[in-house]
Amino acid sequence: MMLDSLRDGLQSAIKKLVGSNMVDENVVKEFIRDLQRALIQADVNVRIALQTTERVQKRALEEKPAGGVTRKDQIVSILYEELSSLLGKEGGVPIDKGRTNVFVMLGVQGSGKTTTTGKLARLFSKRGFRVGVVAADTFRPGAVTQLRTLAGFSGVEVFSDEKQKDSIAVAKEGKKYFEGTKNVIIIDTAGRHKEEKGLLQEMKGIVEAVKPDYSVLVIDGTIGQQCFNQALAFHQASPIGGIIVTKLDGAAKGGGALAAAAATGAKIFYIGTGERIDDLEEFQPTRFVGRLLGMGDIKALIEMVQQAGVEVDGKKVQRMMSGKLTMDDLLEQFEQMKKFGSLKKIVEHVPGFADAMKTQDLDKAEDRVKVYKSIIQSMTKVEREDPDRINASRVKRIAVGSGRTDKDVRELLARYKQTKNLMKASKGREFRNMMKRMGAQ
Ligand SMILES: Nc1nc2c(ncn2[C@@H]2O[C@H](COP(=O)(O)OP(=O)(O)OP(=O)(O)O)[C@@H](O)[C@H]2O)c(=O)[nH]1
Ligand SMILES: [Mg+2]
Repeated sequence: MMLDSLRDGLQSAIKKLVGSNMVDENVVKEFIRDLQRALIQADVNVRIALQTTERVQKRALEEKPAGGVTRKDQIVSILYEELSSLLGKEGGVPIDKGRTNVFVMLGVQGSGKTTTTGKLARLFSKRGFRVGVVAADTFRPGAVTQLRTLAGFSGVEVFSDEKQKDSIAVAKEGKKYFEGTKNVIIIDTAGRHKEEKGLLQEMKGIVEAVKPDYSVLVIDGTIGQQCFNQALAFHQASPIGGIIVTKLDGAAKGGGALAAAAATGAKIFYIGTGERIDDLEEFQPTRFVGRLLGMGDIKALIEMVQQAGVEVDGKKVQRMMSGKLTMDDLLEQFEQMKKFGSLKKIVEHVPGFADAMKTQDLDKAEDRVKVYKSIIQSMTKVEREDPDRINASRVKRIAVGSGRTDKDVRELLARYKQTKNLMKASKGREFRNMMKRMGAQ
């Protein structure tokens, strides 16, 4: 899966932070070291990794958490902000319908220029723009045919001039041919060259000749560390206006995308997520980072917790974790969770928790809280504190007293046992972390 390595590294750093007893300077510093390791292992440029983590460390040590936010949540959200800002603004390219928007696709051999030209042409024409593509790769045999096939998927017109061997001339002719009648012109260029210098020179020549609105660098997301230097070399030869990172569907570590963006200062417009014509996604930094951190949208979780104003007593949580769970605890838990509106919504934000509890159980819990409440109110104090004592005859008495059925009472007891076991089991760790994130330090 996409970005696995970076995600695992960041997640385990966060888990360690969240699981620590108290957040002091040493814990923060260790967290920073874990982050650096995770970023560097995922091919983020070393300098960028250090700069980013230093900023996280400085802010984590200096900034005071806002009311209701724990220090741990605050540090995670600082990380989230810093990683998002490294990636720049939301992706996508605004198309001005009042004129012709010219794109030149640049990048080394095999990075995905021609494929991405086809994908972009499709995307823009689906949005109702008139699109023309120019086959300015005069180097690679079959380049024109490849482009014609791809453009054919969306009925987009292709300009080519097989007799012309000068790619700069073809780019110019193509632009002239489409100018005025199309909203978008996409020029595909050659990536193959005898040497890199020649490639960069040709690219510079094309950019100077057609003066595109967008010089788009197409970069292969699987090449890792090299992304940074490659992007920098292109950017120095001719300023890059936007980036498309391809092949983020495979084993790509994803850190390369961060590196390319950092090297050029350019926005990532789109990411390629497969070989098919529709496998192009608008780049969304917050979602990208959310995926990296593996917690869905952490900000949303923090906000939800703040809004709900849930207060969790740490001592109580610990007692429950050790297996001493009372019916009142259970009831309290049901009610607090109800405050969030939807249990499922919380669960989606907490990795591991969704597996630990089945969603249908959660659904049922929401509907059943009222029933459970009336049953618990019919229990004696002893029964509430030690529900294991409730035998068949007590079940009958409680059912009659609460006006519910025996089956309801047994269901509650089963829920009780399930929760108790869940807390004791190793998966209880996830639950404990969640409780901690909710404010139980
Ligand atoms: N899995 C996957 N494969 C991709 C993606 N984008 C491109 N490819 C594949 O990468 C290979 C090279 O793509 P091209 O579009 O031909 O690359 P190019 O940059 O035009 O290459 P040259 O013309 O030789 O410079 C092809 O096999 C594509 O199918 C992507 O997002 N995901
Ligand atoms: Mg090509």
